[in-house]
Amino acid sequence: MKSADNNPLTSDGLIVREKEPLNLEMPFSTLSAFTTPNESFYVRCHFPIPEIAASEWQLKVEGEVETPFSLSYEELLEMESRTIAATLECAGNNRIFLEPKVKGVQWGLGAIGNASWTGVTLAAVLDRAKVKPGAIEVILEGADEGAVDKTPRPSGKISFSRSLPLGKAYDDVLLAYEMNGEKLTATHGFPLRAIVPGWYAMATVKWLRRLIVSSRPFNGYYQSLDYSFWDRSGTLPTLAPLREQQVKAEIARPEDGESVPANSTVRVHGAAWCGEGEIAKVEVSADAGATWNAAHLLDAPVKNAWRLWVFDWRTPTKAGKQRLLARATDSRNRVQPFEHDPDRGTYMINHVLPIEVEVI
Ligand SMILES: Nc1nc2c(c(=O)[nH]1)N[C@H]1C(S)=C(S)[C@@H](COP(=O)(O)O)O[C@H]1N2
Ligand SMILES: [Mo]
Repeated sequence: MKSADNNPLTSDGLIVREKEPLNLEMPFSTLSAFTTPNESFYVRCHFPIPEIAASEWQLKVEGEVETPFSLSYEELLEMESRTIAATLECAGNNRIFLEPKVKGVQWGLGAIGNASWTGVTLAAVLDRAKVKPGAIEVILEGADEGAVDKTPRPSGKISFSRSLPLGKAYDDVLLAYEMNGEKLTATHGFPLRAIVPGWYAMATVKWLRRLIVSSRPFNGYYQSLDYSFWDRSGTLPTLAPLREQQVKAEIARPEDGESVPANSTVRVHGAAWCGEGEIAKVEVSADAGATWNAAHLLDAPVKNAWRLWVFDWRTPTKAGKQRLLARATDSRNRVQPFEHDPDRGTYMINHVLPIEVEVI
């Protein structure tokens, strides 16, 4: 596995994948705690970051509702708040490892982070608007806009927007204004963003400006032409919007290309996560998958958050190259695959990735 990281770093040590729009990755080897510090959290933007003044901002709630209304920042802060943990993973995380090479932001291991999020439930906001019977979805619209750079594409500027089925919207979606106890930064969606527990992070629309309740399925750009996959759960393959995170373990250290001493104990550590359910086990192999050893899962499981794990590896007595693999299994017995499923295109990349280390 090549990390191919000649990319510059920001002053906070994030890998610059793109400057305009801003796309920053956390070097996954720096993983050190359950909570990712805000300044180390990856950044994914499709368009220039909108600078929004809290005093001028309003969240409009409209569409199939009895009482459309607008919420000001002050009113938002007065509503009952809730804090939840949630791991955000970009659906394109690990794209750099796809063979043959594909287009799109070349994320390595670090388009992922875990934070605690404070805000109001989407359910409370929808209840206040009184959703009409017959409504099925709510569209979340961001205030960022621009022209799409791939074809086919709609003409002119569009905003970043995604819809959620009302079932998910009412279940556990949060509209967050704080990240790890601090006011959201402009980069991470100030003044308000969605947190959609267990789903890939394209669903976590930042800079929210409008919620549109709808009685028809929304087929917008970012859930049809982009951020979709070929779903084969029915009779014929259909294009479906990306949803749940897939089970995955990633190794943080040793990192690819690292040297480790022979005949000693080296701590292998990383994180594992899955969209729904819990991580049941993480296994590590140092012999290309011939034998697997159980890693130790740290702390107690937290719903919708990654689980850190460690494995003490007894290195060989002889010097040479070794490949480390980690593989996660969740409580529903879903196991990380060894190959990327082509029906997922350049997204939902959760196959096992080798880390090559030099035993010296
Ligand atoms: N409005 C808006 N929301 C957005 C995006 C965006 O470009 N515009 N990017 C999405 C994607 S693809 C990801 S992975 C997450 C990244 O969130 P972060 O930048 O806070 O890490 O935001 C999502 N929300
Ligand atoms: Mo993403």
